[in-house]
Amino acid sequence: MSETIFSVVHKDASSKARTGIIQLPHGPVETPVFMPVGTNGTVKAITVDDLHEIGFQIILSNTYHLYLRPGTGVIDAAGGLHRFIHWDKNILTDSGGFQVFSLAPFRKITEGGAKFRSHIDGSYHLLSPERVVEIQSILGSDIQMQLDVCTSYGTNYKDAEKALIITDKWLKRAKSAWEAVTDDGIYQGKLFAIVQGNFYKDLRQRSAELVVAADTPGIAIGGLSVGEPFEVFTEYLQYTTALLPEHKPRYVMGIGTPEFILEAIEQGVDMFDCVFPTRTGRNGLLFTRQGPITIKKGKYEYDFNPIDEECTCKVCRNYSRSYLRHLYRTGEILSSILASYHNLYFLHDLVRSARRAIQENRYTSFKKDFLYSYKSGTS
Ligand code: PRF
Ligand code: ZN
Repeated sequence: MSETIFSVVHKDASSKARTGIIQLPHGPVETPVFMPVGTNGTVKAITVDDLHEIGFQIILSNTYHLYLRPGTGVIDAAGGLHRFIHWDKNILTDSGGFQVFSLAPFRKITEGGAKFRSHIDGSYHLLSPERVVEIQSILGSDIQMQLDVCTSYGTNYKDAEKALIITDKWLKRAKSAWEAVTDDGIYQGKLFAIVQGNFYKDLRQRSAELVVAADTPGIAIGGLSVGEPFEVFTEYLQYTTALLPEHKPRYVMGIGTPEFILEAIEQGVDMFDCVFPTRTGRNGLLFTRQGPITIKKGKYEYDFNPIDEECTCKVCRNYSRSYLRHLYRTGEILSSILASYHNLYFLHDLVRSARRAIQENRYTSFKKDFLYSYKSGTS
């Protein structure tokens, strides 16, 4: 039996939602939790002081990017990623499997690993499951992800099956490498396995069984939110979570809209991450309780109200929609800074409210009320 890092605190009476605590090397993480994405070792346009102020206990970063730039040599010399970026809470790193699949101009998946060309300078690299564990250990990741093969929506059965078979072989190799690197107890990061299987239930089941048998400290559900309709996402999420043990943290990779997050929480998911709040913020999309608004629109020119009347963030307390529209239209850096801050604060607040609703056994009505208002709005 692998060590237990997760305890369920409360199960909602009306749904599969639950609250819990994950114990990690850089402190506890209350779940459900949204993890902001800091691809290059920075959550874009946000300082670590702001991350602390909002209340984040964990952020995500990417092996693929950090391995290419600045490289493990620099981060090792800095004393690890936490010191390098001045963040003393937890870091989860994605393995690079998904980034190779979505970013590299050339890639070839063999049993040995993922061969690819860098999207930065075209150089060739091989990421094997063992090398990926080694890199994440040098980074000092609190949670490291296994190298996996994520397939896109519409992949045929044969290719989806091949991807899951390789993902399983890589899991076994990743686990051995992780056991070796944590053996002396100095590095204490946790390994999470990833369920794949595309949109085929028998493949999802096979993958889930292999992952459960590997008995890693946590389990991720990969290969969802890759372009499928929302109903398909829901169906496969529900199917997959039902195959997972209660006592391990469940992480759905790459979801970040309020609709997807609230659905995942309802299905008993504990962790999620997405670039959505920060990326769309930089593009002038701001979350409000009445739905997202596109700040560049003319209708905000003389709108001196805050982004969201009920939001208690420092952007909403101090600045108007009119000013934010002006910053966006003039291409000012502050536009990205303020938009990213508000969107992250908004999502953090949404997930905190969800936790409270679960504790009080009213998650289903909480979700319904939030979405009723969120979907009513115009942008
Ligand atoms: N695998 C990995 N990272 C991911 C995904 C995956 O399937 C996804 C899918 N939504 C996002 N990020 N390793
Ligand atoms: Zn706000």
